[in-house]
Amino acid sequence: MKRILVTGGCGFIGTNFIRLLLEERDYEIINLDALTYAGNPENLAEFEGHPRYRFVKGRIEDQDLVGQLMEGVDAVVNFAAESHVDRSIKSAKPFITTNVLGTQVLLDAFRKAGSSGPFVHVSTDEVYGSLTKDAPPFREDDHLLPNSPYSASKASSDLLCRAAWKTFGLPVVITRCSNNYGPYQFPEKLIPLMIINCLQNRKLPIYGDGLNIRDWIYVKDHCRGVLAALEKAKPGAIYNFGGDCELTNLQVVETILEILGKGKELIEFVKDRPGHDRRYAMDSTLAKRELGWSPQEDFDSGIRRTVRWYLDNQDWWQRILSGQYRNYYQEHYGKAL
Ligand code: NAD
Ligand code: TDX
Repeated sequence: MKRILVTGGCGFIGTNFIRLLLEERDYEIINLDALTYAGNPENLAEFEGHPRYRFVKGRIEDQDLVGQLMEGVDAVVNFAAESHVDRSIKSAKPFITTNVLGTQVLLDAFRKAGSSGPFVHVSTDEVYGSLTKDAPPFREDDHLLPNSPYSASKASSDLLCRAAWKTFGLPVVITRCSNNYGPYQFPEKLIPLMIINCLQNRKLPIYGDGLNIRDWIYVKDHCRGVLAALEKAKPGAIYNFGGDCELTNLQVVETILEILGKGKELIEFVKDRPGHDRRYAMDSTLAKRELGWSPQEDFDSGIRRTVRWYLDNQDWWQRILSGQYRNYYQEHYGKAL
């Protein structure tokens, strides 16, 4: 049985990944998570006491803690990050601390422990920058041209992983994925924010003209990609995962309105995000060929499944809204929820 250190497992994608691992594999899992505003211990509370699962509260940049945890670990999957672009525009420092410094601390500890690997670093399409309307989707060998402090910090961590592979021969694998949606996503991101506002008959703030394009992927498909990378990837490889589903933000929001039977008058066009990337799209040919991976969920069923989850789990997001998120929303949009 393999022992895997998963970081950031109490966040959106980490939660879905650990659930998948516990259901479908017999790995022993250590989940290291700092429980920032985005980390919710409730997400995995039902697994407390599970013989193959252990939660440790702590930060990935804590060298002593990470050094101790790494002993006896075979592989690492690094989800831990500050993940929200808008927050990085307000304050970049936590992004550098966690995403850049934290990744290096993990790499150093992984090397010192002599773990067999792999070290899977979970990254994003945003490191490639923005595509023009007719440009082909991003490929793994495209230049890194990040535009936000968030994406610049992720690109930096990708380069540190590459350096660890080139310099020390560490078995590092980098995965880059497009926009995820699904259960347990913190309601600062577009889809859960819009579902929750819609359910409460609140305005749906769309940045700029709403024609920015994202390539949407259901979170379980991303998790299956990360699992395939963990089990099958060649050391040093980089894999793109995309949903083959390019939609404008306006199309996404209109779909949510339609599912919930609400009118378009809820839409409110607001000031654009500074440096707002116009379009992301991923070419996942390599992952399809080398990992035998492909996205399974189409957007029509995935978004309905997601809306259903937020309808069935109102307690989950109500507890978030009554806490820190309320303050953040007020600060960010200049008005109370
Ligand atoms: P999230 O913000 O929901 O979760 C991040 C988790 O990391 C939280 O549980 C948080 O407590 C934890 N964390 C933050 N700083 C930490 C630290 N210093 N030490 C330990 N834990 C810390 O993020 P997410 O959407 O689940 O994203 C997970 C990863 O996937 C990130 O690396 C992100 O860049 C990447 N990614 C996300 C998307 C997306 O659409 N959400 C797409 C592509 C890639
Ligand atoms: O209120 C909003 N209104 C709006 O128009 C919010 C929160 C977002 N948007 C727009 C901005 C983007 O064009 O919707 C799009 C999606 O925004 P986010 O949900 O903030 O995601 P994005 O900035 O695309 O980044 C996401 O995908 C890549 C994740 O947050 C990153 O962690 C991941 O790397």
